[in-house]
Amino acid sequence: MELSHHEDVSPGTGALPPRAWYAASDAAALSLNGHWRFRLSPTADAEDDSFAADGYDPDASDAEGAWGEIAVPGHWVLQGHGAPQYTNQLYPFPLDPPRVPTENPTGDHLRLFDLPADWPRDGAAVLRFDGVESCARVWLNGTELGDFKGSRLPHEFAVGELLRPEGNVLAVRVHQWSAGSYLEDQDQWWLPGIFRDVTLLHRPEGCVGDFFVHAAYDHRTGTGTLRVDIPEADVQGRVVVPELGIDVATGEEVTVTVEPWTAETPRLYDATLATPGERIPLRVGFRTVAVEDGLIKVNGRPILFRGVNRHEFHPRRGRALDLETMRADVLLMKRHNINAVRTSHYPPHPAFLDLCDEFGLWVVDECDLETHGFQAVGWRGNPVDDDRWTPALLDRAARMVERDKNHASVIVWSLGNECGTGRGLTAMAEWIRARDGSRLLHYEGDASCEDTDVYSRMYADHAEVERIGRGEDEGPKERRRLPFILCEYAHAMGNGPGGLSEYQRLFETYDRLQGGFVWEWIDHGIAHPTYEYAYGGDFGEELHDGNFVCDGLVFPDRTPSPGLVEYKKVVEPVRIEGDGRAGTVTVTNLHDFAGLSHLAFTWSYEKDGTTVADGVLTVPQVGPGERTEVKLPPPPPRDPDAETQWTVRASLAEDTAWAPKGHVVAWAQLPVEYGMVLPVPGGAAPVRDAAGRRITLGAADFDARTGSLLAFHGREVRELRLDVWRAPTDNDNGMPWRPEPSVASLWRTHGLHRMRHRVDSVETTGEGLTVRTRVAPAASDLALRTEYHWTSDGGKLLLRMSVTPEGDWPVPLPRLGIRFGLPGAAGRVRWFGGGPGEAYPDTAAASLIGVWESDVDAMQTPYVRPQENGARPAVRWAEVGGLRVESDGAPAFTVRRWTTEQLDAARHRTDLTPGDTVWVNLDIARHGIGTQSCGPGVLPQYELRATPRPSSFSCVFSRVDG
Ligand code: IPT
Repeated sequence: MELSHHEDVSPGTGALPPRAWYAASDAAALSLNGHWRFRLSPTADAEDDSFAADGYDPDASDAEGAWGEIAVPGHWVLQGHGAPQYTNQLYPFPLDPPRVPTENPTGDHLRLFDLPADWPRDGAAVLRFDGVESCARVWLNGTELGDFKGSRLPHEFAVGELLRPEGNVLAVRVHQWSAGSYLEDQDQWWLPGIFRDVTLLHRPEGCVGDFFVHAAYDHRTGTGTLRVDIPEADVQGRVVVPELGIDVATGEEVTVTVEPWTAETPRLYDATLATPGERIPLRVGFRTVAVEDGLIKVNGRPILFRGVNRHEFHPRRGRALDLETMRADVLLMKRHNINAVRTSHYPPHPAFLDLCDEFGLWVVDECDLETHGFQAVGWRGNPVDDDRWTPALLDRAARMVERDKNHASVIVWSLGNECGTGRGLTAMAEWIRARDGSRLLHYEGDASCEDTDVYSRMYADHAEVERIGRGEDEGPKERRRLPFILCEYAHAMGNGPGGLSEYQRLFETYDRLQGGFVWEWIDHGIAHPTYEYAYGGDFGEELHDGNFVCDGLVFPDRTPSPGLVEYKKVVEPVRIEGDGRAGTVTVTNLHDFAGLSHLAFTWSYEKDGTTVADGVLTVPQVGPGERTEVKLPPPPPRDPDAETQWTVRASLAEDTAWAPKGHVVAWAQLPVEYGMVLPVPGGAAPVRDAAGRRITLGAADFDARTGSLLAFHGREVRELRLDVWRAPTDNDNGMPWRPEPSVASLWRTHGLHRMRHRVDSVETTGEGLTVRTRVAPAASDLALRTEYHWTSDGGKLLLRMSVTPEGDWPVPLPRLGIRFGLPGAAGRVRWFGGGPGEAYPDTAAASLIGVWESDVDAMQTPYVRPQENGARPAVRWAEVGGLRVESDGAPAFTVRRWTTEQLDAARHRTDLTPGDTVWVNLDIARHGIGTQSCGPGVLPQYELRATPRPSSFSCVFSRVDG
């Protein structure tokens, strides 16, 4: 049986050979983006292709009203035709390569266009598609141009004599599923459509064909060597770089003194490539990449990746990103100290790489190739190990390399992601090396590393990474000589990732560890009328992977999540340390190339969280990798009753391309005095009411039977008691595909989400009230003996609580503290402690101690799937709803207008209905976060072990206005 083009393993027919991409030249170009006519069919062959005939009129032949409109670039499933589907590793169709299902949504696209009046009459033209998922067949004015696969790769067709001044009809039939889908099993939504630009390009006589800019830098001589090659058979031209006085023929090499390009110092030189028929503006960055002494070096110096994996995503437009969105990503990254991007798992829109050149980001450019779903069948039939597919693989490699080879930012080519191993990958590697020896090769999936220049892993835990850093890893000898990166780590799904600081410490300690790329940049939540953001399953997919698609450092709308704020702090390129009491500060320059002259250092001195003095800190010039010590000014007079600290900041001294002057790059807080003394109110005696139902202690009323606090200063307080439950985070829930139970499932097995409180005694003494309880889940003999001691001076109320575990607790506790409800307390919140955002034991690097003000609703972190969030750590005091709580135990503090149980039950944020009561948690201890949604769990030092130590906690309640 002969297979039709879409089920054929071949990459396609009719397209021109791939060539370098450039945004614009002086040759005419016509964007065909905009509104196209569109018709969707349920199968690939149900409709005939008469729509592509010359003179076809969709309206005249549209008795059934099949033809609507669609925006190009775009995905039809995000424009009301069909629905998106999400799977991670599994193919959403049977594995029978290269065959695909009969049910194969097929979008017919029609674009009618006239040439502009000034469109040149000479020369030729090509039609360029920058991205179509997953397979397209193209006709112009009734003549078939060809077909192609390779969704995130460009394809050009010569349109020859077919163009006419008016009434051109471009017809494109797109199949959602094709043989190419087997090569595109990335963990993301399946989003068919013409999702990148379509452009008609005039090709004048003597225009530029392909060109390859070679711009190397020799750090020993400080010179750059430039040569721009044009294939021999093509028209040659000249290259002019006015700033460098360069004017050479193509193919000619010239060496001059230059400033090099690095991600930290993205120096680009404007240049022009001119042939008799065309001028193309270029931006040239000189740099040399190599592995030397087992290290990745750029311009002779080792680099450290502070990277992210970036999928292209927009909550309404899917992978059809506009320039503003790409720029927003780059600016956000630069502002958060990120210096590298892995373009997981396909070449991005080409304009994104221009931005990386301009603003300075190292790029690992990854080919559009993943066959992960074959793992489910033991890699049987894996296309990368089947010679029939090799032409398609080579085509993909060539389309990436040829398109992107002129970017200074691209320093590593990646063969693809999660394809297992196979001869096809080796063929790709060989082709790439032969074509471009100036960059490194990456592929994570082959443990032999035979085809690669770096040893790369994903989600290796800290201990293993440390072994690799020490060179104590097992494995082939060749691999042990390679530099190491984590191409994915710190899975940013939901609350987290925890453990970033510990990874960074390893990267900074061992030369061989050259950093990593957090998984991943953005949550792929799709804007949805009911759910706010939809994830897998929300469109009724029969097979899906739920909210695993929401695992980014920014929320779908690109608001930074706490994980990004944490990452920014952890990877700051300047480390400020010191001794607040001694007044000394050590500044370490962690840049790989830059000095510190772009930064201005300041100090401030805070008393009880409020700045009382500030000034400029003079820091001498420190080269990359070096450190210096500076003295802080003499501190203001000592105040024994106050908590005092220094805050030192390094901010941009001038506006840069990516952030304004004053933008904080790095900071540290250096405590001076900390010794909070909690008042111990006492003296008021408890009084029972006549009916014996109530006990009054100062301004507090208790239930005499249960010992519960009912009201304080006349304000109702609900259910104040020990609390250990948290709505499990995605990291608590672990990896669904792993056999071992997650910590959240152990918590549920042990009943920590349904603890019962048995009241054993309620005793009044002259000093106050003591309530003894045993807190335990059904069906278990594990328990927490809990005692509450209440005293008061009439106005203030002191709670001293102690918790003693019973039994041998085999699981860590989620949290340990109290919770209570305050009816009518929504609104303003103030606290002195860590802020402004949330922090957990292993995600607290970015938490600044100060006095903060917010609002209950604003303190909720909007994780797409609701889960534990919003805790502010190390709280000295907090005020909410007219109540002030103080504690010397630096508890974490959470306020929300729903209970933990409601948070736990919610699938989407829209399931949460704010109530009148504000539920407050004060935790003496919390279990860490970890990154077990894909990776290692909570490090031992952040686990909250219940056994064997008893815990105690004190806090004082008082009344404030509000
Ligand atoms: C790894 C994938 O490379 C990536 O695409 C994504 O799915 C990530 O995991 C998890 O979000 S593969 C995994 C099996 C380690």
